[in-house]
Amino acid sequence: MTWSRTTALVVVDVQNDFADPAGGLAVAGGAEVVPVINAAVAEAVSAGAPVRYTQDWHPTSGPHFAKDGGTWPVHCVQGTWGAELHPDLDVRGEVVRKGEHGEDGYSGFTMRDPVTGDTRATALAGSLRDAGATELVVVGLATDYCVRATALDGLEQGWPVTVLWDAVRAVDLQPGDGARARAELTASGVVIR
Ligand code: VGL
Ligand code: ZN
Repeated sequence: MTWSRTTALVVVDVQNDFADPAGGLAVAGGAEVVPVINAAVAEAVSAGAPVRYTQDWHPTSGPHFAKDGGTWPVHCVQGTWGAELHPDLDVRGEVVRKGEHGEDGYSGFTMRDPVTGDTRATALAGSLRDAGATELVVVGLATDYCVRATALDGLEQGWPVTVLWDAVRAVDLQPGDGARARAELTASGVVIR
């Protein structure tokens, strides 16, 4: 990866519930991405590039969770240990929380109101634009959900996007979801490296 001052690094949802084996929605190998991401953070910082982080940030109840009719075990509830960024993650830039007001959704760029279904922008795109980002590098958890959605939205917002494959892991709710996400990202024009 060649970094410049305008190659922005977007670190998706490297939170205890995904990255810690004891987390509420532990991703296989999730902790392994932390040192790989820290190396990318160091490269970005030394190039003078912006680094941004997202946090999945759910209310205690809502249609995201299986107990309320959705898909997922409870995870990343606002203000809990599981929602905190992994303690070993090197944090060198702004953190964007998805769902400060009870919204959910997967992309770091948007939040979806669970009642009305309306989506609205998070602070991420504006923050990247303000920092002069001309391309994005996306890493984190999980490949088949929030990394996928963030990378595709980044493209849609007009940035060339690269995903560093060593720095992502999949939930694989269905076996093969991670591999399918990779194929879909590639087909959409995201560079995998
Ligand atoms: C995610 C499932 C549910 C993710 C978030 O960060 O990829 N996956 N909520
Ligand atoms: Zn979630």
